[in-house]
Amino acid sequence: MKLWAIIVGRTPWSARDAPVPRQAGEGVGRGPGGPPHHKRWLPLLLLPAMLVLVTGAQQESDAAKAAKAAAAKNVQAAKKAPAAPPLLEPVQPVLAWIYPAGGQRGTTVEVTASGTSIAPETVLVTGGGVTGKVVDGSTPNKVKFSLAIAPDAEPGERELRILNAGGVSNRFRFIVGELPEITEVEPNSEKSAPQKIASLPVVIDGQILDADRDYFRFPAKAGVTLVLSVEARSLLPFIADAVPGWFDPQLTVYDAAGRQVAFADDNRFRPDPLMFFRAPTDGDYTVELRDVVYRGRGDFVYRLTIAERPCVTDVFPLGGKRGSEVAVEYRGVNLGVNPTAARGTVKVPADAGRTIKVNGLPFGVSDLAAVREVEPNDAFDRAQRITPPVIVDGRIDKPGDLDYFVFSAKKDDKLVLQVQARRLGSPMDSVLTLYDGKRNQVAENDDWNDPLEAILTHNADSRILYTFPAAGDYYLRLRDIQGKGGEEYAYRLVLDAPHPDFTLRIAPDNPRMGVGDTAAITVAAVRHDEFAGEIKLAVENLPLGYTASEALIAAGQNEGRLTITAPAGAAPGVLSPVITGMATIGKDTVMRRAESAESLMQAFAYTHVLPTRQLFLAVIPGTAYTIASSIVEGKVLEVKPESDTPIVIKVLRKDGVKAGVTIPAVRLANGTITTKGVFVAPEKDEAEIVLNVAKDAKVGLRQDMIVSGLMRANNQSIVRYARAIPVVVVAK
Ligand SMILES: [Ca+2]
Ligand SMILES: [Ca+2]
Ligand SMILES: [Ca+2]
Ligand SMILES: [Ca+2]
Repeated sequence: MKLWAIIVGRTPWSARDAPVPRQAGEGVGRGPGGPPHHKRWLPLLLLPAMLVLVTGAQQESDAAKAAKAAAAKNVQAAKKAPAAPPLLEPVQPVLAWIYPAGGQRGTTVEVTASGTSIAPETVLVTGGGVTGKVVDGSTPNKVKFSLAIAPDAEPGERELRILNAGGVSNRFRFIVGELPEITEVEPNSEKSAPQKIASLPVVIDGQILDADRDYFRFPAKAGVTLVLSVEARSLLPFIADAVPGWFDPQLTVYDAAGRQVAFADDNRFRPDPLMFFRAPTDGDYTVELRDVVYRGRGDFVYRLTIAERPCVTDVFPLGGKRGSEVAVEYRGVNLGVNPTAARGTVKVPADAGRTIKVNGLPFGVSDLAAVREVEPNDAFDRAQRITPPVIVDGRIDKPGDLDYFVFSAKKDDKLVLQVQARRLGSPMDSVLTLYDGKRNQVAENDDWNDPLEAILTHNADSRILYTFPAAGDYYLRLRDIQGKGGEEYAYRLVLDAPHPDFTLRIAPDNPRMGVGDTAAITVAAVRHDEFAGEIKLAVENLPLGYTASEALIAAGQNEGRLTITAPAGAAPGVLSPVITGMATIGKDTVMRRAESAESLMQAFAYTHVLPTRQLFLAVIPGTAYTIASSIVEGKVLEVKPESDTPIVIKVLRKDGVKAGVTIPAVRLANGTITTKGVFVAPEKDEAEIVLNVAKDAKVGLRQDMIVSGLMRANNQSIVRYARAIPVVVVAK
């Protein structure tokens, strides 16, 4: 059942809430237990020549434009809007969509992109084998570029961004495929007049605009299983200004007489449909692709694949131990001698991350050995005995199946009891219940929200962290919350000691700064299994002349900020610095490399953080102003409790820029270290802020104060940062 309200139609964007997508959580090299962190950074890419300042009207998206046009039509008067003032500095590009969102390797694809301020200087494609070239960058809201895909390019997902004088855009996904591709040709919106597909296999790149539906006629032979699969939500997982927050396509197949012969909406919990179509007779069939509630908009971009190809829907077990070879069973279609089942082995690399991909499916990676579930185990009296730490690979193999396990714990043992199912592609929505030896329920969990799996539309896996109050036997019962079951309802039940650790993420992943300017980088910590300690952040391998501040994520806190400062003579371009975090966990010193990430809004309401492949820090030319403090670089400012320390903030404006700058208040260490906000008037180029240290400020406390500036003029709001000021509280 879908729990969301239905809103049909479109809402204008703003650059701020424009959608920003995600990357599949293939997870290799991420998070705790990942491979050693490689020290590398992308050499500074010099821009051939940075753009002249973009002038003229503030850019707007197609949607905003359309809405405006409609309004203008209605009012019939709004012709004489005053000319927008010139921009004070280039605006950061924001991509709203790209179309097509993929291409066959060995071909060159012309791509249209829509967004704000996206006239590209360069098209950046992360992942290898794809190179971009600007075809038409004459309008800032809609541009064309070509992407040459090398014949030997690895199939799969790439990350595409626009780089121009405003910096680096958000990430968009571009898929490198192996099958021939075509783009849809409108009009194809009537069942009676579909677009004709001459031969299979094919990938059709299309777009569902306002209330659109697309029809394609394809040949099919009786007895052949065709796989019709759609990539749509997977290309753009979250949309900020649509409910439920993604394109939800469905497929319907009609025979020559127009009768419906097949239908698919969601593939289990994924909104993108997957259909196995067996034509009743040889002939032509017509497939319709549309949104479930007839919405349409520019970012409803899809890839429809029609092919007689092997398609694996399930692998069992759902995971294996690092460095081992696991015997597995596959289910699916067109798999070979027995078309719907096959056997194989999966090699799990010793340095694998949290998951690997097996035939397109996620495969869990663990350090624990696994045992198999042994049926019958449907009651307390038939509970399967297991010995933690352990993983059980099992199935809720028929509707109503209950799986009971029993294990012994010592007093004060602490265990994480968790199900890995939905995260590994299983349709199961688990409920895990813990009972003591007298069969009294002591804990239960349905859903636990895994912050590293924000891509899921529903985090359905269960997790209990439990400290055992007494020695003895305990029971676990596992079931599907709706009592569903079947071969595909597989799970991994993990009983393990807690592993306190952390994952660091940098969002946004596309910060920018001017020449001689400072960027503030926000690093968030996802803490695992109650790790609460301090994390020391460091920036590695910056190019010569660049400096970075130190920063801490304090004990119990989930976020820290540091600054990176470019030298006065820095060349505009992009760099990908490496940011690491170091912490003491138990007796060990642990270092983790921060991964880049996007913070995405869904349906005006929810925010999700999804990993991206690379951090891009842009050095842009022509900034309107910069700010700096009077504290010399490298000096640690010593302050005493009950003291006031004046600091001068200098504002350096570009020629011709006259606007004032607001310096907002700073509040550190629970409000024991503060400054008040000040305003630097247009005719002034500095102001004093006063660092007030309260009586109860903790002596010995070290903080990094980041002062920012805000200039609001000519329809722009421009935020700048001063190099972080290290502050330490010393005794009176
Ligand atoms: Ca269309
Ligand atoms: Ca769907
Ligand atoms: Ca079972
Ligand atoms: Ca659940």
